[in-house]
Amino acid sequence: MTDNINSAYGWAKERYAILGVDTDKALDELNSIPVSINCWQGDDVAGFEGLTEGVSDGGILSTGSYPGRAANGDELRQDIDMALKLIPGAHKLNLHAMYAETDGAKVDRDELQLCHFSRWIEYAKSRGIGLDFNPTFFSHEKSKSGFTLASEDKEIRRFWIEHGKRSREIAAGMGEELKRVCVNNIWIPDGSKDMTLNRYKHRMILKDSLDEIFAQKIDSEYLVDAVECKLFGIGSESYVTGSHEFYLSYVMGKDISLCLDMGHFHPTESIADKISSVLTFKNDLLLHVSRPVRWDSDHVVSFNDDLQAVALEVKRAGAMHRTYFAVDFFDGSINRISAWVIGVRNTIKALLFALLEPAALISEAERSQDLGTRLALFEEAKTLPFAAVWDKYCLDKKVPIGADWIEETKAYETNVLRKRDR
Ligand SMILES: [Mn+2]
Repeated sequence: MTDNINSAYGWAKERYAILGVDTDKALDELNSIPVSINCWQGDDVAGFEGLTEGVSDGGILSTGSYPGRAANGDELRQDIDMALKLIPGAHKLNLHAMYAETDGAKVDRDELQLCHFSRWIEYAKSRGIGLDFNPTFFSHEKSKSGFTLASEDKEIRRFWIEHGKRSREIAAGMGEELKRVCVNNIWIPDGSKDMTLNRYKHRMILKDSLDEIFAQKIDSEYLVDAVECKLFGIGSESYVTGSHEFYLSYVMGKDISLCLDMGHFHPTESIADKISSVLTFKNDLLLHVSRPVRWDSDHVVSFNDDLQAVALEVKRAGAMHRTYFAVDFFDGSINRISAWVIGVRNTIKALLFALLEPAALISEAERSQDLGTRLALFEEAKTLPFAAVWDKYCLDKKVPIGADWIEETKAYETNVLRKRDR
């Protein structure tokens, strides 16, 4: 098997070299791009607050009831370990505030501190991975009205502003501990199921709330602030306060990054078309790699045209190292480790696919107005022996080749997941 992979790679290397692509270099670069893995795929976005009575209303809309959902930090870390064994490269783990571990004490979200994430920090250190963070503005008594930072209720707003401030401090603390950038991404669910008279009013309130959260200067080279828009949600079909236009306008001229989630736009709208525009005005970009399917924005990532287009746009803009890639999906209807492995491996595959584009030749054709050759090269690139390069990467990174990982998740399901009583 190893011999076959190496000889297939040797042949692929030649094929790519004919079109001016250095596959060794592409693999080196791929190895330097981390993907932030969402912890919330492992427990259907439930979080741990249910362990502490009276805080959570039990998670957002993940569908499916596949057995073996992780129910606490130890189980979730055990499952993430399994997924990491099957994913090539060194990555990051993306946490939500609702994954705080408070040892049974009731610590509400406006009281959270870095110490409530010490086990996650220890875990990240021991595995040599980075951490990213997200305040959790949903699944809470105080989010039930449908409004948090954009609420007209001063008390509600105060609570969520405090949560936002503490999340930035926690993220900065994680970054300092790990000596690695920690991206703190704000997404809020605020919006309305039906028509709203006061769209402007809520947006003005949201702007003020964000201003308050970001007013605190945090002296850390490791904190990156980001804000994430959405077009609609379940229960907010008619109006979402934090729209694309709102956040795109908000971040301009500020040291705050924009997050584009692949599932947060109209079904025919691709974020690939937006990347070069945003990067013209912003130094960096956070991408939430996901897959929308009709009403859902969070299916497991597929290696499809949409995903390849996103990776290609980032690479063509020369922005692979100023883009933060984070996966954002949750599916409770299949083995949750498989979901992670499929989604993250596909994201890495798309990055590799983009790095292997014969860009120099295409660019040369474009410069000389040889547009037939440009189109021909775009099309030829699709059938180059990509799989041989991907297999070589998996071999070098000592993770299973091709579909071999499936058996490992099945064994883990039998030995671990099915023994959990849920
Ligand atoms: Mn997202």
